[in-house]
Amino acid sequence: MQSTPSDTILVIGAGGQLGLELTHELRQRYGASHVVAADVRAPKDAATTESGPFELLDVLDKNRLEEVIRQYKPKQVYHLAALLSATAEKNPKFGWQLNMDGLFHVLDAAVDLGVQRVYWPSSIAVFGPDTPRENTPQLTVMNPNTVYGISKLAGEQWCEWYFRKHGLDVRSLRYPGLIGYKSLPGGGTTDYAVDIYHKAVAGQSYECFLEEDTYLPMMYMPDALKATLDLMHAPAEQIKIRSSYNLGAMSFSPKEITASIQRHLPDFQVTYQPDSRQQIANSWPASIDDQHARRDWNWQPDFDLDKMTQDMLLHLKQQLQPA
Ligand code: AKB
Repeated sequence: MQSTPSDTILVIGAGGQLGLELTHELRQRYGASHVVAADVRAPKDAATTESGPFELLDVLDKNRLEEVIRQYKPKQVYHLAALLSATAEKNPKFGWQLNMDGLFHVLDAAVDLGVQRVYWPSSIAVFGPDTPRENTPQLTVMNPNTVYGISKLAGEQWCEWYFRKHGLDVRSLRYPGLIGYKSLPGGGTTDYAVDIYHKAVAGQSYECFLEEDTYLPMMYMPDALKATLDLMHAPAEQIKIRSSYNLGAMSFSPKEITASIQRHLPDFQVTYQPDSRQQIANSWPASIDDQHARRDWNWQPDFDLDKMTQDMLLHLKQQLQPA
């Protein structure tokens, strides 16, 4: 089922790092009036609330979720609202509640109210310290040791269960750290790789909360949007994995991203002050084997570290210029 212009799409968590960009992209492709943005609070970015329909929605409020779905009758729902790794570790009960109950509400509402396709993001956080770190395969030892990772792994299994039991067309990707210039992440372990560009362009130094040699899988936002929409547009028979697909693009350390920035801004300086997020990063893969995504629906990233750096710096510099 390829979405046609007359279909409606609902994006829950539209004010978040991915939600904001995905909402803009979907509105460009399908027309703003066909893409309903929803979030627990109105995003600062006026385009999300003003360029098309916007609804205040706490996904923990099941009645309100059903009301929104009854009103707009979306054929597709992107459910992106979640607490990320570092924040969930500080607030474990709420992290679990939001990440799990929110997902159940969406899956149940989709089954009960006839939503045809659901997208739900998983993460490299489903892997843990017992997982092979290099080129982590799709199927391997998982044992996540963060609240976020446990909730994502459980969520993956529930998505697969709803597919098997109810025939619900749920699709999912295990995102690496996402990096973009249009929106800021909040509460993740990979956030440093966004913050560092903002500091560099502002002419400031950056204090990194991970050690300089900590390798993590990362992805530039245009690739994340492409992967998400390619997955959602693929014919159902091509989707062989109904838990969540490994997805890779690049892997780098704080030292390497610093060197990439310094090729454009030689005076940029970084110091290192690892905090509790270091432990989370140490438990995650350093690089990802995404051969299933490449084989099943032709996944292919466009950006490597240096290409991303060039694009990030260009756009962030433009944003700093007076209009
Ligand atoms: C986080 O750091 O928590 C997220 C993720 C990798 O899922 N960016």
